[in-house]
Amino acid sequence: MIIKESKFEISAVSSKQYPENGMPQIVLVGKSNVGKSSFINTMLNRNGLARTSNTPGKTRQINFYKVNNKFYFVDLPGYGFSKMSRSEKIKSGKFIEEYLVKGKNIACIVLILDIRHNPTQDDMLMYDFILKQNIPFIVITNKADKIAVTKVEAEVKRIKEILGISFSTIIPFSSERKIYIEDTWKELEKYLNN
Ligand SMILES: Nc1nc2c(ncn2[C@@H]2O[C@H](COP(=O)(O)OP(=O)(O)OP(=O)(O)O)[C@@H](O)[C@H]2O)c(=O)[nH]1
Ligand SMILES: [Mg+2]
Repeated sequence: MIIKESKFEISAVSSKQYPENGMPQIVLVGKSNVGKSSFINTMLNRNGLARTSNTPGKTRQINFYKVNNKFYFVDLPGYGFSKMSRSEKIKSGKFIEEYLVKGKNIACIVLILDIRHNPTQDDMLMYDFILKQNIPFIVITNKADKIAVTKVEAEVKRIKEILGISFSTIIPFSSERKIYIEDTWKELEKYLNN
């Protein structure tokens, strides 16, 4: 994928604000702090386009980034951050669910997991929800830089077995090292070219 242009478009707090130009949307979901916003920056080769932080709960609204005037990356708030207040948890949960149910142009969901850990209970809930919505998805196992290169394949296989995926794609990734970007674009392009 050649990125000619990428820009922030809108931070939506209600479904009325979602872009309605029919362009396909690739949406990032995952627990807080797993690296969703960083993933967008890495894929677009733009430091700081999507705001990131080592404090979980950075992304609070639904941020749309338009790429090449052709498609969007949609950055959702994370789930499962224990230090969020109850009302904040409910609010971000509602944002996530509303977008996944009402978003009209979701071409692909990118579920981001941490390669070092088993999927959490929240991850499994999200995964079941995605399967029920019947939307195409891929799984990214992020922070691959935190483990030895020789262990990456085995960890991906382990997570794949837990999810029971036999029909979808699961790819390691690292925003820190900027590796596996081409493999990931190759997968995502499949959902943009039809
Ligand atoms: N080592 C390492 N750190 C990463 C990687 N990706 C993201 N991080 C770090 O993880 C922290 C959280 O990253 P974000 O991209 O803000 O995470 P997020 O999923 O958008 O978090 P919320 O917006 O809170 O849901 C930041 O300190 C990032 O620098 C990675 O691949 N490797
Ligand atoms: Mg974020």
